[in-house]
Amino acid sequence: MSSTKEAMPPTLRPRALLGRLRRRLAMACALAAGLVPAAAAPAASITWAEVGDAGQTLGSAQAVTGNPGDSLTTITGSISSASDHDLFIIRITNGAAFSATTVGQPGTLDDTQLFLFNSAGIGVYANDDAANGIGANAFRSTLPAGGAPTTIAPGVYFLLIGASLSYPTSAGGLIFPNFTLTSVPQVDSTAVVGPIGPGGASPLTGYTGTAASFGTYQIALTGAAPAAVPEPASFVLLAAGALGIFAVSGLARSERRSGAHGRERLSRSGSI
Ligand SMILES: [Ca+2]
Ligand SMILES: [Ca+2]
Repeated sequence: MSSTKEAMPPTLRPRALLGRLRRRLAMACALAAGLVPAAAAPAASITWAEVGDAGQTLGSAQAVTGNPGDSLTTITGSISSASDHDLFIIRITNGAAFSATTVGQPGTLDDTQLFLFNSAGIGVYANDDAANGIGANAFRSTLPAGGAPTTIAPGVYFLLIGASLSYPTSAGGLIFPNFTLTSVPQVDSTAVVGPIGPGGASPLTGYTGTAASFGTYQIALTGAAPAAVPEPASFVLLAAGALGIFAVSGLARSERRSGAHGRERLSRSGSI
């Protein structure tokens, strides 16, 4: 009898095992969907606080990390000296709705400038003094929604903040006009401009001029999200690995239980 009991289960297992495998995989997928940050979890509004001093070159820019499903609504930081500029890597999720402003925001840096560059470091648009800034906000800056001369496609961008009178350059010179009466081309400080400076066709490589001031800032954003998930590959692999182990160990347990039950049923049927 013992050899008969051991020989029977394999003929019964394939369909039952396949069904359990499907259920386990479905469960694993559902759990993975909840664990991977890109899942449809309720979006949160997050603030990114500058970590140390954000770099000011394409290679040293500070990536804003977090759940890509969340909205990046605020960046805070400090222009810590006359030579400091803070360059952040963000993700624009809605180009038509994207905006960034220091108008009406806290901070001791009264005369800000904002610049947006695409993922290759090519200028998109810039502003020194927001047209609607008055009083204490007269020299604050706004990159308005829909204000860029070109369509902003969703993707990764560089957002630069600096103090007035220091400007980003490329190998060709100024990327944007310097918002003074001597700039080429000449534009008013309240203008929202594309990369119409002599170096506008080339990527950001440096800066010219000396900032007039420094201090803390806060940027309010719309249409933006974190640029990256911290160590996304390892996180997903870790989750998948854990779920795989869970699924396999669960199957093994089910199989053991199935075998035990099968043997129990066979034993009972044999005893009848
Ligand atoms: Ca800084
Ligand atoms: Ca300004």
